Amino acid sequence: MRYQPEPEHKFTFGLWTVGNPGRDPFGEAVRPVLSPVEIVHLLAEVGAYGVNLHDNDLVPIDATASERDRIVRDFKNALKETGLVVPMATTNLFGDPIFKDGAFTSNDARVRAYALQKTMQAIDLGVELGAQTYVFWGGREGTETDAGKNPLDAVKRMREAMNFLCEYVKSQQYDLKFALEAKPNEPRGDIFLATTGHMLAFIETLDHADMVGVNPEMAHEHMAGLNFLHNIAQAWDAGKLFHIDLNDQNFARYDQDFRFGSHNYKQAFFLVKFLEDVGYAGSRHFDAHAYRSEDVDGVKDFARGCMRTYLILKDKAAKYKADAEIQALLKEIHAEHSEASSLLGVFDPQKADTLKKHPFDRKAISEVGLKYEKLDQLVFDLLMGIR
Ligand code: DIG
Ligand code: MN
Ligand code: MN
Repeated sequence: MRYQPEPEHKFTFGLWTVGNPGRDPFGEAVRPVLSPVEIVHLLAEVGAYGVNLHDNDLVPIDATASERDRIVRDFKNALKETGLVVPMATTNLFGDPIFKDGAFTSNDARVRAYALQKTMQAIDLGVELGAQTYVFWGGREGTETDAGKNPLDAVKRMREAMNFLCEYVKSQQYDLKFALEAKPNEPRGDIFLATTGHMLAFIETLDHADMVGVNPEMAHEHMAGLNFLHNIAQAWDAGKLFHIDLNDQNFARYDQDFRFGSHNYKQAFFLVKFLEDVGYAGSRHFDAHAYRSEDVDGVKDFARGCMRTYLILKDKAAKYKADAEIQALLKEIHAEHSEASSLLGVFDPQKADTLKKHPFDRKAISEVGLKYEKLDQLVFDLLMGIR
């Protein structure tokens, strides 16, 4: 059957996604809590390639050493039985009350130190399970009032923590890269390093910037009212797209973490097209969860839907490339104006001198119709199955 997920598609889900019991700020859980082993088997059943985790998705924060070892052993056995892998791991630095005012950016040095300790232990766990990407989402690194924390201290403390942990990974000789995930707000009123753009700038201030990239999430950039594709392209251009969190979102909403492609078909299409065009080889990680209306079968529908939608859009992207009318229009839109393009590119004094004298017929150039309406309608027809 078409659109069936295969390992080569690298579709992954976090334990916390299909394991989400449907609790929200205004209501209790609606689904049973699944064990990590049950989640691994559910993901295998729907055809996923891998499973990701926060430390405490697998090992409860107060587990004893022997409980930890048993839980990890059982989890590894489930991975072995199903063939699922663990490409990414991360730390829960936002759930426990100790992190109520942040982890790495907390005003309390005890909290910052504990966050480092917890993260080093979680990194050890992730590496033990085979993870090669380590995500940092600073869900509590923010404020409700700027009276309590100097944002300059916050950035410095975040940098100190990242530098410390990069050194830790190097000292352990782990084959691990860091991926920073931005979000503008929720659960904090405002979260520091709010978008992927902020993260890209922040990475360049680190001691080991080469080890650190980004993990952009579609819903989070949409919460900031931004164009996810543009931000992904800039991350890719910088060689920093180390991971990606796919989901969906209606604009001007809380973090809805909807099934991928379930709301913004067009943005999802252009994103998938980009990832396939550039040959992105990383995980297609669905950081999303089923509607609260669903039972466990509905959760499976959700997971299958994420992967099916990606594959349908991948197919549409191939059709876009093969569509003669679309490609002819693109060729026209990107027509070469050699007399002008020879004046662009790397500076040299001769070129600058020629360019300064070059006559431009501004009126004639400005009157050219760009045919984006026609092209965009062709994309709509393609997505709606008319072409
Ligand atoms: C939320 O979008 C965050 C957490 O779920 C997790 O830390 C990260 C990993 O994908 N995304
Ligand atoms: Mn999210
Ligand atoms: Mn995420």
